[in-house]
Amino acid sequence: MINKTMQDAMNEQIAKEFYSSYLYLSMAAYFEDRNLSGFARWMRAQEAEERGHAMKFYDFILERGGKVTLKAIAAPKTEWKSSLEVAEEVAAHEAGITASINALYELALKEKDYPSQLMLQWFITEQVEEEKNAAEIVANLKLIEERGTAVLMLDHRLGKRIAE
Ligand code: OFO
Repeated sequence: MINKTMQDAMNEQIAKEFYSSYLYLSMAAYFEDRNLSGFARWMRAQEAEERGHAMKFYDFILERGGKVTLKAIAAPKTEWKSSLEVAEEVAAHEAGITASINALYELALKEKDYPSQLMLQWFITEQVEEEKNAAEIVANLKLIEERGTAVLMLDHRLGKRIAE
């Protein structure tokens, strides 16, 4: 059975993952509004993955006889100055999520909670991918400096993403 300390920390993480989903959905709407449907599709795929992350914690707590307690989710912002600003915010947000996953892992070590350690390893690997994806888009956008044709090419590429 999961202990209360670990359960409470994972319940906090569920809210963070749902906030990520909410934030990315807001970013998807921003891109749709700018007629960048590829960027929007990328954000929607990212959003779907975040809901999947939240549900992994949700199911894990239940499987181990714990209690799921859903928290309030704050409203995300709705306006950005540029695509680059959005991408930089995704990168910063993912760095924050990595820090909270790492903190959960440290807690699992301290609590000698071996099943949680095993489960969190999936998230540690996932965060490497999340940070890499965001950093790549930031780098690409810096390279093309919002030049029309190049933005459309990137939009085309991002539009191919399928949620895992
Ligand atoms: Fe759930 O990894 Fe992004 O936030």
